[in-house]
Amino acid sequence: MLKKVLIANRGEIAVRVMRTCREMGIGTVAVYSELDRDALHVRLADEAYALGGQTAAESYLNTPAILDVIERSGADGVHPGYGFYSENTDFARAITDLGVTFVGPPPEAIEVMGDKISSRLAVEKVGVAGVPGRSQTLVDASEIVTFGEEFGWPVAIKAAYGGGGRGMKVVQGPNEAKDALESAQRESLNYFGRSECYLEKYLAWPRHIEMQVLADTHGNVLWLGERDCSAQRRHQKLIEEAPAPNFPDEIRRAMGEAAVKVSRACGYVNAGTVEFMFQDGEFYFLEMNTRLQVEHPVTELVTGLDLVELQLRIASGEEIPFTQEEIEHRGHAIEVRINAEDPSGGRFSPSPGTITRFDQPAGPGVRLDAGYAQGDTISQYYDNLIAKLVVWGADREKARRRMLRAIEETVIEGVATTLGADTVILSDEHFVNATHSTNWVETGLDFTTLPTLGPTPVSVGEGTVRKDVTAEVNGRRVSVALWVPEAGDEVLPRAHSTAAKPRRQHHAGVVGSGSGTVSVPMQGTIVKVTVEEGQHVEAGETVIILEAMKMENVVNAEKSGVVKSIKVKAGDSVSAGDVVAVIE
Ligand code: MV4
Repeated sequence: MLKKVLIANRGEIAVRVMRTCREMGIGTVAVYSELDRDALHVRLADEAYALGGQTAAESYLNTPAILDVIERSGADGVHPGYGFYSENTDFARAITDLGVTFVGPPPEAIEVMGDKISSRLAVEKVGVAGVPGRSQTLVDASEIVTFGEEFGWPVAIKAAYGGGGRGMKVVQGPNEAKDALESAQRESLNYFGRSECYLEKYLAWPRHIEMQVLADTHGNVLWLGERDCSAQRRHQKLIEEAPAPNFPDEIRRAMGEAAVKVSRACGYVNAGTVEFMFQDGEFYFLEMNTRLQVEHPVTELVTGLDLVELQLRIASGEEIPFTQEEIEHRGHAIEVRINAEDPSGGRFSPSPGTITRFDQPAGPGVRLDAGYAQGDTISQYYDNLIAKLVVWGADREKARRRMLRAIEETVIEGVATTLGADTVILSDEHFVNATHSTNWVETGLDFTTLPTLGPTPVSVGEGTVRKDVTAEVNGRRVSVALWVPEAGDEVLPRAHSTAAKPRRQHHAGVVGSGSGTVSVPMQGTIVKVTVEEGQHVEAGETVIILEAMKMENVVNAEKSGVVKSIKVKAGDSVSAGDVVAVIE
């Protein structure tokens, strides 16, 4: 068994891995950037080493610095978590060359599955179907037209080296083909460094169902059950559950067996996930994630297994200690992601800042995997996942109600969170009846009634803001809304909550100036400038698309006028507050 594991990650997943290591008597080594010196994963580790740097590239992706820490700490294994190095074969090979164990699959398996065309070909060979399409690189827009005429519109253009859904473009008809291909290739090049794209028939109302697999070095490959991740927005999963609702047992078994075939086809070892789309009773291979996933806890809660423990045992050369038939599935689990994002108005804009208050939920069937505690700061430089709230219930409805209860108990102040949006999703009849699809959050849900936590304080008349306080009247505790003068720098609740209970969330975001200078709210990369110098824009019109905190964010004009100058172009890096355009 491994003796000392370096966790090459941060936040909730680093904490998650360390907890199991601790239970197994395995020593834990944390690494940290300058900004994470006092982070939770550092506080929980047996040993912690500075990597220097602030951005991920300067710290958690600084290979020489991490290799150096591996040697200095004497770690005999590295757990990559998800993101960062988890699917980086150069890193896996570099540590293996040092005689250190990579807690993950062989690099060859990552390579086969890392490229969507080669993975389609690999699974076709073992008789697992992808969405009808062409496993070849697109050269010309005319191929899209030919394909659409043969298979019907719409058609999906996908990035061969993509992931997480970026680079997919839906083409409704022949006249959109050329622009869509250009835009898919541009996005693909921006995000993945490669522009290759291919074609598939577009499914209009698919569910995203993924199958957990586990493979050891002794030739055993098992499926551990599915997770339904259909509740997502712009390829960011919001809520995941196990088992998938309205999902017949024989399809579950067929999907499990298909996932095992896919794993065997690429020589998989360790924990992995095979993603499928499911529509009209058929499932189609989408891609394989060659890592532990964010949503793995829902599988843990319904199977009673510890996936990190199994990863560590497999990496140590042990055989999986149970057979396929011995795996039991009990009850229902739901996970919601708590991100530092402001979902008001359906915008989901990143909301970095310090968590000034964090009351954690507890009680029957509740698990919270958090990467932060009260007083910790969510940096604009990293993923903004604060925590995952996971519940178990005897059936889906019990789990759903338990989740709503647990969300009510959770109080986070100082940053905006997605909890309000999670409540909207969990309460909607499409989720309740499980008739939702991957398109549903974006097309069928209304987040405009969520409290505005964004740039503009809710004003009733000049300089007045709402403040929610609790008071005692005749010995009874009541919530009261006060309309008070806006205080200078003092942090006042800006939440204008229509709910009976105030949301109690403060926001530490950037306050819009209403001026003609357009500045970016956070550090990131310009994806696109959507206006030209000399052009007239309306207040609220999009000027720039900014990639920040793993999301595309729109930066809008605050006033109407003519664009006098544009100071950036696609690909430029910008810092928080940088002026990117001037409107007069
Ligand atoms: C599709 C699709 C419909 N038809 N392919 C998005 C993520 C990417 N890896 C694959 N994705 C999709 N591929 C065809 N031919 C719809 C999606 C899709 C989706 C898939 C899984 C989970 C969430 C999704 C959200 C929107 C679209």
